[in-house]
Amino acid sequence: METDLLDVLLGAWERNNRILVNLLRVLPPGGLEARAQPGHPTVAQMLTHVVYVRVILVEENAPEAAVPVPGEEWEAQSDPEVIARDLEASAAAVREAVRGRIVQGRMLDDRYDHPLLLLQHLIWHEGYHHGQIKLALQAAGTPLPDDVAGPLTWGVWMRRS
Ligand code: NI
Repeated sequence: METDLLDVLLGAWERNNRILVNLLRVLPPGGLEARAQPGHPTVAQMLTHVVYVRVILVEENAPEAAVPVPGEEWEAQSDPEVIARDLEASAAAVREAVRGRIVQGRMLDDRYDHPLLLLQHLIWHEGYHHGQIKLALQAAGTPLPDDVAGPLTWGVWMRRS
């Protein structure tokens, strides 16, 4: 069993990102354009929002780990490869921000009582949008079956490696 708690926590963050990338990879045709209701963001917009929130929080809280901030928060990006790349890059920036500050014993610059809370906040935020994405796919008439989504999402948390 892993005993270094920081490694476990950073590994949990990596799992959280992997789940979103997995979800992106199994979207049905047209899935990026799905929305839960008229006027709600599309799946693509929710994913670019997730990236934007990560990047802006790193910039405001640990600028030494910052990566370029996307121009638009709710961009209707139609290329899943761009979204996947941005998810990976922003996840790495968050990881470095949190790891760096914890190793140095430094608070983040703007928010949170402990650097770890940035990770916890983002995992909560992204789980929230994960549910909205599933709902949007359902509303669009292209739900992801549980036997497809389960191993790529819940299984990433629970399966032993
Ligand atoms: Ni949000």
